[in-house]
Amino acid sequence: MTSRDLFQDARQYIPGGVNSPVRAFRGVGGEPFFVSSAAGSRITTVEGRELIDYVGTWGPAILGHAPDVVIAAVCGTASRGLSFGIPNPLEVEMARTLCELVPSVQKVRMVNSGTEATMSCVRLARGFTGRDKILKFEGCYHGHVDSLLVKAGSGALTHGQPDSAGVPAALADLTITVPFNDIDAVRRAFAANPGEIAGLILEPVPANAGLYLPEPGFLEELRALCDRESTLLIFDEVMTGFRLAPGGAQEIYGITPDLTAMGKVIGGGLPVGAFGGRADIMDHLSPDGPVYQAGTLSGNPVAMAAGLAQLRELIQRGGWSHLEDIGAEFEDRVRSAIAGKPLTFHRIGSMFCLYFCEGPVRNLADAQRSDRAAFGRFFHACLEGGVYFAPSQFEAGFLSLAHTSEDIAETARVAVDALQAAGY
Ligand code: KE4
Repeated sequence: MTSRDLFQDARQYIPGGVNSPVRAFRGVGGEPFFVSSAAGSRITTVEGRELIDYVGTWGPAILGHAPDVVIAAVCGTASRGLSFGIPNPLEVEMARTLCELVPSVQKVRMVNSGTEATMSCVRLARGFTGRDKILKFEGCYHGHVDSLLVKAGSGALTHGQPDSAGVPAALADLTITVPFNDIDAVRRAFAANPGEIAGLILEPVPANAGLYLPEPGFLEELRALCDRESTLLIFDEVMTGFRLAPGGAQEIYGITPDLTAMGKVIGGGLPVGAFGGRADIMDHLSPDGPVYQAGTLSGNPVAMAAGLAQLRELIQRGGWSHLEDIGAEFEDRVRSAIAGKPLTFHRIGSMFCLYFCEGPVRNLADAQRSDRAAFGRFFHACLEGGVYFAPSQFEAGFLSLAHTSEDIAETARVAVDALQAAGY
């Protein structure tokens, strides 16, 4: 069957034909292709077309797709049982590994998605502080948690529902949003809600409205304000964690959050999330404490094996320095291609974004100046040329250890033509 046939079929049984909205190509027009396999830096469509992939299943494929070490770990572990619902040694090894890689994480609990991780952080912050309000940043996306689907990024932004239907006003009203990189707005929010804000949650490097960076001193100021207000600082490192550095963005920027949400890379492609932080906070979780949180498949042995194999490989190969080298090479090529054009390219490590507008892009409002129609033309021209970028201006791109200089050179050639097709 062709992608078109499959999509028609899918629409009969699955809302919008997809199991996650951003896959529907609504941000770029047209219909999604269907994938039949993936290996290394490449994905193969059901039509047999091979594409250079810069989405990497939205972050988990940091070694590239289907790495041998992960496949072997999955097959070996699966042969001894798929799920137990009983403590197993791999959960302990994963917890120890995460605590060793991220010093701010003194204790950690496994869950099954990034959404579960951030949802649990929010409930834990509320339970620990006895406060109800949450402060978040416009355009940051933290999964489809009711309290966080307020001015959210990623697919919520792409599909025009940053404030999702179905979230009771009484709940949404407990979420305060301010622009990213605007420390005065954060100060005003604290002043207007004295002693009421349980947690301040952010992507330390927002990558769900494209990709922009915290300005110098911003994260430090957030840490100081949270200390002064006894508000928990929550880093959502579901995307940045274990990708930007072994210890994630918090290692790069030297900030110690109180809680961290994790996911993607630590699952090796299988459904895994995690949240962790200060032991005195984490000990408030059931069964020791009053904050309930649970999951049938949390710590699933096969998923733990996949994530551990991926993390071990990253560590053994010194993967993060190679990712920086690959990222720098990619950036050189991109900057040559866009020189003199009204475009803005951001990169940090192996994450990047090309905005179809002039800079600076420092928050959601800036990102929304981008010409989305032009992005859509660029996206499709690249796809025609055999290069797959995220199907939305409000997503980041991902490089992996499997991307080669030849991949990057080929991508540059395709991108130059695609920019012309897009009118740049
Ligand atoms: P999941 O529940 O989708 O595993 O994770 C939610 C999440 C939490 N925090 C951050 C910073 C995230 O980026 C995400 C999910 N990322 C999107 C990509 N922007 C997943 C893609 C999708 O929604 O299909």
